[in-house]
Amino acid sequence: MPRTPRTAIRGGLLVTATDETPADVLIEDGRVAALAAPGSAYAAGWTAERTIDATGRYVVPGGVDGHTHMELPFGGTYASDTFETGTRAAAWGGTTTIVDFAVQTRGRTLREGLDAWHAKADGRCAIDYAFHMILSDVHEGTLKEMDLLVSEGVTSFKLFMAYPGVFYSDDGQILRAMQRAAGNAGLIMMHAENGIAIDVLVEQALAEGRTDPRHHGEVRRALLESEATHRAVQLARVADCPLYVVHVSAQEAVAELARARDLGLPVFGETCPQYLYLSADNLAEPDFEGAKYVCSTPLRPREHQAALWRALRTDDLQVVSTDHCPFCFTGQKELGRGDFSKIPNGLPGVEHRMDLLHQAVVDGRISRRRWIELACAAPARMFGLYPRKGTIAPGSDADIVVYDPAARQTLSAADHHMNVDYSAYEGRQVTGQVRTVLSRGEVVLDERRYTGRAGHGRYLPRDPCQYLT
Ligand code: DUC
Ligand code: ZN
Ligand code: ZN
Repeated sequence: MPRTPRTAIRGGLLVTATDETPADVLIEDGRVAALAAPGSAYAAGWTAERTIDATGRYVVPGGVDGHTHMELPFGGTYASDTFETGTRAAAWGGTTTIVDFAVQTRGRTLREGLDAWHAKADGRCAIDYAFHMILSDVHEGTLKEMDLLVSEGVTSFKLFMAYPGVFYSDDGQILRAMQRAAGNAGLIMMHAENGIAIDVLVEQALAEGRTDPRHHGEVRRALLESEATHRAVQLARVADCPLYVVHVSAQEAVAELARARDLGLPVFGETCPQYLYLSADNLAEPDFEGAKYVCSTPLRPREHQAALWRALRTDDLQVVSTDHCPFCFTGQKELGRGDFSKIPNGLPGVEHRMDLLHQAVVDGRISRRRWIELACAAPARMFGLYPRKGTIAPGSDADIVVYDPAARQTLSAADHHMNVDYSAYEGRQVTGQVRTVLSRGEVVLDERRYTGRAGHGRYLPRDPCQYLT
């Protein structure tokens, strides 16, 4: 393995989840070796082979996106980003770690699913990566395999209360998986929507000729998200196991999480930029354009956004990840023309999370430290990667972003790097831009020139959730 040059990043404002301070950073052998006050005798004495000037910029930890779906098979097609294209786009956007979801196919073992995801990712990633495991077929064999996976560093398992016949688990299966996780330190992640009820409403909508993309949002009622969230919390209480609810979008679901947390329960939640910035209005765009915004949980009426922002401030939601699951408009989203239930579910976003959350700093919604907490430190802790990832401290991996807080940019498919033919944020102006990115001390983006390579990224076995110890 070639060694990375001893590197100093000088003159920037170091921002972590806990501190903001002008600091120089010394990097050695891919790790943070030292921090020092700029201009101090100590920092002046560093003998660096390479110096990065961060004057006027923030120096922040590389982003940790705890929820991506590269190459996910869905609705007869595949998410359009491979591990190669998706991790390259992530690097462009200042994300240096992803945790993707390996899938257990029905009738197959967890091991087979995990091996398949390793085969897709191995040697192709530009940044470091880890896996959660999706359980699609919970039975005695699956439960035993969960123990093994936790011991190997796959310490979180996603269950679906939605998608009957595909990923769906019934309450008995969920309870058994939760009981197992309670005993093996696994974290249960929940897609909380009542899929059985949703399927009734889908059938009724289609029978009545309500086939446009906006009906995807209408049948996936907020109440069916909050009901499932409530049920998941109660099942986790019965099993005495921690719970992490993914892609929370409805204010009623936020209320369920807040209530659980007020009781002191180990219940956590994430939301995603699409729920913070987009809405059911996008799903209603004419000429089938709404299909670009079909994902589950769905985009909600704009009124829900205030509850999500509030929960991010009050820590009722702890993490912002992307649920990056891109499908091209042409040839993929189009599968659902005339039948919204056939539109593959998912939005592209892995490239824009750091910028969209920084915009929230600019808008005064969150502090700079909260930006880093939500995008870097909390997901690293939640998924057992801290302090190797998610912060800048001596001993941490040198996954570092030099960020220009004043640059203006317009998000567009014309110049994004995700392998998808549209942008969910087309034309949106944001303030702030990733300039330079290091992954384990290697420069992968150099003043917006890509210098990374497929195969640099390493697989990361993870510790159990660090919010519980
Ligand atoms: N939701 C999506 O939008 N896509 C993939 C799976 C999911 O739960
Ligand atoms: Zn989901
Ligand atoms: Zn997902």
